[in-house]
Amino acid sequence: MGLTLTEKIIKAHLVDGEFVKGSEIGLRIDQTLTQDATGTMAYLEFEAMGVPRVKTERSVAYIDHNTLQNGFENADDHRFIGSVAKKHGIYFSRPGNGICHQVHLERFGAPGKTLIGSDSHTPTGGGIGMLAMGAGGLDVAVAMGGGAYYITYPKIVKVELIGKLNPWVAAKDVILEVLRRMSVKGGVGKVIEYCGEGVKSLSVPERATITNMGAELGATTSIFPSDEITLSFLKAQKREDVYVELCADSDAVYDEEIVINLSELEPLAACPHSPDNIKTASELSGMKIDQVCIGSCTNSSLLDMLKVAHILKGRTVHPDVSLSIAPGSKQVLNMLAENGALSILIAAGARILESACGPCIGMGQSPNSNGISLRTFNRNFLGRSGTKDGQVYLVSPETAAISAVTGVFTDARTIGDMPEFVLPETFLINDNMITLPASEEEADSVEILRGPNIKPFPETAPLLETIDAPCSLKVGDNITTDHIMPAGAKILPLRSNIPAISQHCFTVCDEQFPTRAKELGKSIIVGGSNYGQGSSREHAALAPLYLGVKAVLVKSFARIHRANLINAGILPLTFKNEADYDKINQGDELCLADVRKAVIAGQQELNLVNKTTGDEIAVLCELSGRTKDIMLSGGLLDYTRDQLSK
Ligand code: MIC
Ligand code: SF4
Repeated sequence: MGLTLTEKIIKAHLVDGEFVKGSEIGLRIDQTLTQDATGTMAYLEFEAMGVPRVKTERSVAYIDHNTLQNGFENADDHRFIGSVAKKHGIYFSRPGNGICHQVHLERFGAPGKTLIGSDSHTPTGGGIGMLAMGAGGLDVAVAMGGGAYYITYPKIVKVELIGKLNPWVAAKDVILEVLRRMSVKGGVGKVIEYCGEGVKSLSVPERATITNMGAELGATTSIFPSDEITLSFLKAQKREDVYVELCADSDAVYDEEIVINLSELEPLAACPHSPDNIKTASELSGMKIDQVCIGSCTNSSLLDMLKVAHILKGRTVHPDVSLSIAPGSKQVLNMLAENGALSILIAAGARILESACGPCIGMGQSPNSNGISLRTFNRNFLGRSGTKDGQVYLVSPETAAISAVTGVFTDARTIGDMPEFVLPETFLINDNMITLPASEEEADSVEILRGPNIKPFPETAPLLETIDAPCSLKVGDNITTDHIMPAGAKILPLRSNIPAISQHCFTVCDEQFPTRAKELGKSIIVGGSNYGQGSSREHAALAPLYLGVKAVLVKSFARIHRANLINAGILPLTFKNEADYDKINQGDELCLADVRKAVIAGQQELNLVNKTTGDEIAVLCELSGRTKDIMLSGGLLDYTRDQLSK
């Protein structure tokens, strides 16, 4: 029986576990990346492990999220990360060099390699045939120290692309179509593998748009084959030496199959407030808009920007619309400046932003009250833009650019003839904003520069004998990490200060939660399905840890968040019968008697008593040998320290 592309890469990197679907496997990690909003914690954790130099083939620290320096905090974090990188053998991409995923694709990614990043959009690397996965900072720290990365052996979904995109229909519309079909939880536990004739008509940046936003399916990752198109992209980046041809065997067996005819697609949009709330652009056409933002790790490549420039050429942004554009990397921005496209964008009235995440993470450009904002980004969760009642629609750069000019939602197919957009034979290569680490001899003398806002990792404790605690919060389905630990310009500077950031935990749902949880001392959170979808931010586990949350009981979890809870020593539980969700109310006194003994015994089903109502509820505690030990130790940091001392 032949292998899928994913299985080939897994097989070449398997260091622990069996080649069996659904079981936990450990993978050797070739490359890691971090960004600054998750990076400070990741490097504090790495330091705590006491490993002098990273053991990966390449580890890169990017500064791209917290670039608004409204106070000393972010600048201090940048300086801290820069100094850790220098000391411990990590490449450092300085602020201004671009968004981690865009730069990594351009300058470091390599087909067939494994990559984990402390950012959920790390699967962007799947655009060049990497097995690239988002992970919590602690998992990235462990991988930098040479440890394996653990995932559940995924189901593989074959997405066969046939046909060819029509003019002004974009790669973004392909992933929006996949989201329409599979939903934001349809990818949990799966890898989405693209193949078929249609793949040959998609360039690397287009493939990367698709794998990037595969994160919104909840998928472990998404991947394209590595072929002659990958080779020409790598050649243009002067990195053809890393090329290897890779694809699935013709007799590979998949768990699910989907066929998408590219020729039948039309421009789509994800409507507020979920990436799978899809409508066609023609259905929305004519709706008045207030803002357009072009950029983010999904759509900020040179190709995207050239299309936008073509559409804006000789036109002016509509008087009622604010248009911002953030090219994804210094390479993209520099090339736009050299080929004149930047001048077209400026002339049209675009507000040019630095090459960073910017509005995507609420770092500026929040829309007006109730404002309708068209964004080329990947997430439109409630409040993420920084305006609570902002209405964010996720679209392609083509739809965004034409709508910015007309002032209303516009179907990009009305633009007229489309020229052929081709990638340059050579990109402008200038890595002067990537600082190399110190040599091993010099590393000892590198001083780590810490600011006063950088506080240590919160205290953890081994799993309790009995968890006897009230339900401090009950929430519904599809709770995102943006609900649990909101981001935005005001809160992000506290990412290195867990006590301070915890004061914002869950405030989107309930302003009183942090005070209540802290007063209760210990508590349990109850939630619905797909709990913790979205980002990889481990702060969504570390803040609850700090506030005394001992267990989270839900209908189902998103992959990375569940792992982050275990890493933080918080027990993840699911209802055996989803209907039992109704048997718990906020404030009820709950008890899991002898839970530690049960976990040690490997018991998967536990009895939770609702002492307020007298109900007995069966809950599942599905831990493998390794995750069981992590829970018993009080989290991954304690577990790794124990392992290292052995
Ligand atoms: C996001 O897009 O939500 C982020 C901000 O990039 C996060 C990481 C973070 O919260 O720092 C992600 O995607 O993992
Ligand atoms: Fe940055 Fe947005 Fe991409 Fe997250 S999704 S990495 S915030 S650009």
